[in-house]
Amino acid sequence: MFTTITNFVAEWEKEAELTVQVLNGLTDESLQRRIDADRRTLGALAWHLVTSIDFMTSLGLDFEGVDEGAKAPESAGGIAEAYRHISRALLEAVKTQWTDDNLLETRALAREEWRNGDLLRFSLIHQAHHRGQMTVLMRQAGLRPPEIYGPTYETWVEKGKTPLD
Ligand code: NI
Repeated sequence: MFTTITNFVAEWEKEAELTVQVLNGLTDESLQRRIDADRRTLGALAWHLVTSIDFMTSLGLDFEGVDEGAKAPESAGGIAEAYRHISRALLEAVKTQWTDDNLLETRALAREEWRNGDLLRFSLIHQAHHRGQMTVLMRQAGLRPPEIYGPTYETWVEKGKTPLD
């Protein structure tokens, strides 16, 4: 859980940059890629990273979110731009509307008590979870995922090292 706004902002900025790198690695054609007929497409997962941030407005933060049901842009660039926009709006709202004390406020959600600082942490982990799914679909679409928390297969090869199995 986050106990200071400063820590959250620093971590969100770092993680959002990783998300932008993943989104920038998508092509328009790759948005249709899915692992199975009844599973979400790469484009739907990318758009979910944009729309899920709207949840934060239910915590009392005032910023312009994107509705869960809103139609996704048709281009990968459009989704990346929407993400950059909402990520900045969320950060601005947290920095200007909350103090560290707000992070300790609790609310009931799905029959559990959550502190706002827990929900901010959850939101970051949720984003990382979907980013992981997206990098698998990127591979299937023949795209090169960016380095996220470590080198990719290609990075190893380019460094003249043997990639791990
Ligand atoms: Ni989700």
